[in-house]
Amino acid sequence: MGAYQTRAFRLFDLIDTSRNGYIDYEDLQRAVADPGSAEDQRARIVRTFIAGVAKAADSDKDTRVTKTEMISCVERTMVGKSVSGLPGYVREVTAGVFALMDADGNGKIGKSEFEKYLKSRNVTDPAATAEFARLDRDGDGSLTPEDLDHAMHRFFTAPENDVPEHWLLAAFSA
Ligand SMILES: [Ca+2]
Ligand SMILES: [Ca+2]
Ligand SMILES: [Ca+2]
Repeated sequence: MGAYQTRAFRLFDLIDTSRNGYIDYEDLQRAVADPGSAEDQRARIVRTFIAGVAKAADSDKDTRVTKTEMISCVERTMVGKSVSGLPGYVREVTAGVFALMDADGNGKIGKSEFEKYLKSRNVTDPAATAEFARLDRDGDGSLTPEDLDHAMHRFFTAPENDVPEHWLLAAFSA
C-alpha cells in the first residue's frame, strides 16, 4: 500500500467512530451544547468531511463508504491533480481546520496558535510541533490558508511517507 493510501486510511479509522468499517451517518457526532465553541467547530469539520465523502465516494450508493471506495475517490478526484483542483468539501474542511487554529482570527497562524491547537487536541508528539516549520512554506513564521491547502493536497496525494499529518488528524481524533 502506498503512502497516501496509508494516510487516508488513518483518517478513515479516526472518522469511523462506530468501528463498523464504514464511514456513514452513524459516525456523525452529536451537536455539541455550545455553538461556536472549538468543540462545535471541530464537530462541523468532521460533519463536512463525512457529508462530502458520502456524496463523492459512495459509488455503489448504499449510503456508506468503505476504504476501497474512499481510496478510489481520492485517486479519481485528487491524485495527479493540482492543489486548486481539490474538491470543494476538502477545501471546506481545510478552511475549518485553519479557523480552528487561528484563535485570534487574524487570518494567519502563528507558532503559538499552532502549539495551542495541538495541545487542545491532546497531541504532545514533538513531531507534531515540528510540523509548523514544514507547513510554513515561505518560512516567515506564520501559516496562511494556502499553506494548509498545500498540506492537505500532499496528505491525500504525496507518494512519500514523511508528510505532515498531525495537524489534520488532530482535528479528527476524538
Ligand atoms: Ca458504498
Ligand atoms: Ca492568528
Ligand atoms: Ca508563512
